[in-house]
Amino acid sequence: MAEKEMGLIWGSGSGPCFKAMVALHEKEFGDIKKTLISFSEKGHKGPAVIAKNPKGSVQMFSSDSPQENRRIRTEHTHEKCKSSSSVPTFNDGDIVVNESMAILLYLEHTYPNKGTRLLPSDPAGYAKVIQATMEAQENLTMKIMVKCIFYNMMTDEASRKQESFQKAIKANIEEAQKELAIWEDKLKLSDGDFICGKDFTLADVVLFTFLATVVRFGSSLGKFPALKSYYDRLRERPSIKASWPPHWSEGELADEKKILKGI
Ligand SMILES: N[C@@H](CCC(=O)N[C@@H](CS)C(=O)NCC(=O)O)C(=O)O
Repeated sequence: MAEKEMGLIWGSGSGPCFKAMVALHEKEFGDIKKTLISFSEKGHKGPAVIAKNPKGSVQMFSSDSPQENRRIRTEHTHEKCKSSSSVPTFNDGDIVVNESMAILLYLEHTYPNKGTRLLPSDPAGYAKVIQATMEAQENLTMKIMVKCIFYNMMTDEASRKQESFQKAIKANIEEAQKELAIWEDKLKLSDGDFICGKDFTLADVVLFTFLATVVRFGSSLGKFPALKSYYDRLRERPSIKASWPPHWSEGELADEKKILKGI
């Protein structure tokens, strides 16, 4: 039986896209049609993405009031997140799945026996992996992406020099460091090379792609030897090499953007 045509629209450097790419390669769907958009050319707002991933024009966290924006900023939310369309956008024939975590779960649910098994079938194994997957997704999104990387990126240069910002970002980076220490301990307790034991699972797709972003944003992982060796090992995995954001291979991030260089 001929397979339905699959497609992925993705952008370089996007964590959600990176996750979808790794999962596709693990499930042996690395050869599907992939369309790389350019964020700087607003490819994520282009007709191909909007056709499959229209989200309306909801202003999620923005306000006309400077006080309100400051309040939002000090709560470290992503104040410029005006959603209209985004990547990744995935389709399996006529079935369209957009959210990266949904893509991962869809692939594993629909094709459990193809490529790498990303979720164990026994309840105890499943519980362990899905727990680590969701915990990584939730905590690393908030503590690394939102409170450190986006917060720094969305704050203008003058504000970044202010004491209030410096204080807040320092506290957030300390919190990110504590979160990484939790994953360091989990890895040390693992009875295999991966976060949930001897097998590469969905939890590794999520954890690794966040770690790659942590490294991209300046961390040497020097304080986390287990995470560092995990990172170095997984960096050589074929699915990860094949999914590596192309522009990351072209050069390092500018120093002022390396907000995680202290950890
Ligand atoms: N929750 C979504 C987030 C997707 C997302 O934020 N994509 C970004 C790239 S990392 C994007 O396309 N942003 C453009 C926009 O929202 O305008 C997922 O996990 O798939």
